[in-house]
Amino acid sequence: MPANLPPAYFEAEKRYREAKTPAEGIAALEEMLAIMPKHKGTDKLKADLRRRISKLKTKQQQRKKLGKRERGYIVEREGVGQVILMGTPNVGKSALVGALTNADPPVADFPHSTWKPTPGMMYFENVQIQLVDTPPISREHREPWLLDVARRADLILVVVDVQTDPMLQLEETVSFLKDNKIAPLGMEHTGELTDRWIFVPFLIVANKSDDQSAEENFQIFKSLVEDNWSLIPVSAKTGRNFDLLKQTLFASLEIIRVYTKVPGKEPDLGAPFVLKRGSKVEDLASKIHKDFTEKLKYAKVWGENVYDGQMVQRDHVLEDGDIVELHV
Ligand SMILES: Nc1nc2c(ncn2[C@@H]2O[C@H](COP(=O)(O)OP(=O)(O)OP(=O)(O)O)[C@@H](O)[C@H]2O)c(=O)[nH]1
Ligand SMILES: [Mg+2]
Repeated sequence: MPANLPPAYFEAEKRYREAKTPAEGIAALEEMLAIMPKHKGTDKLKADLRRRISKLKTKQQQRKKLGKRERGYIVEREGVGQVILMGTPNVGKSALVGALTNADPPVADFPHSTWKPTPGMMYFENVQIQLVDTPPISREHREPWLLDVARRADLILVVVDVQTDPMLQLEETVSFLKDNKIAPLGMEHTGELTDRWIFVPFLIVANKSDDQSAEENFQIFKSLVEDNWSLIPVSAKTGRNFDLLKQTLFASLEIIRVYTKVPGKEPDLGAPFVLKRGSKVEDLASKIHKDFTEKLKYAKVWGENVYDGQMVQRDHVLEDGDIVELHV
């Protein structure tokens, strides 16, 4: 980290990274620009910040142009990953999103109570994952936007009701998706699929697994489902297995959290950098600033697979939880 940037700069940068709207992003970037010490060495960084501001301003304009009708069908990505809940009517998709996130979608004991996508943010430790509630799948009136939302998702959470024929519900949802060329990741090699398919990781949750009698249903369901599917019994009513579900979702997103520190100081463990699994020290550097990628000399890493403060090169692969000191 350049020693000449004051802590307030990194606080503003954190706000920039966590900004939920272009307006918030612009405000944070303007602040970073104002804090930046004025000398020749910071010219490039300043130009980069100005570029980011103008990009966000364009985005803000485009947003305003979108009509109200259209806006309802676009689910803007927030947090570290986007998970879409899909399933047949009445299985508890809205109840799960309501119980796991800050959103409050309508839950009803009649089918088809949800008619538009409703996103909510779910905390997992120090990051947030976006869950999106959707209307039930239906062959009668197909909503094209629902498939678009599914294609763009990082993961599809197929919800079934363990108390009422979960196998039939699973087959219905999966075949609906496959009819629209969306298949579970890992099925690319089965031969039956050709071009223009989209592969998305799938996870199945057997909702309404409230008690012991539901557990028996779950065991029967499990024995019927093919081995390569991942299933978790959960209950939106009692919160059963919510921790396991959160951990599994996070693991399926294939991301890692790393923390940066300046020499002699403690890292800010509340503000991770989120990178794809397999990322290297140089990927972290480029995420902080593109100049860092060139100037990076070495790094020191604290974490599970290294000894404390181990000196590593730019191609060192980082792990979830690593603390990194970049030396430029
Ligand atoms: N016992 C039990 N009931 C549940 C659970 N989750 C949801 N329900 C009930 O199931 C019914 C349907 O729940 P919703 O969340 O509206 O289902 P949905 O899948 O969103 O329904 P649509 O939007 O119509 O597709 C409601 O009566 C809920 O109270 C659960 O874990 N256990
Ligand atoms: Mg619903």
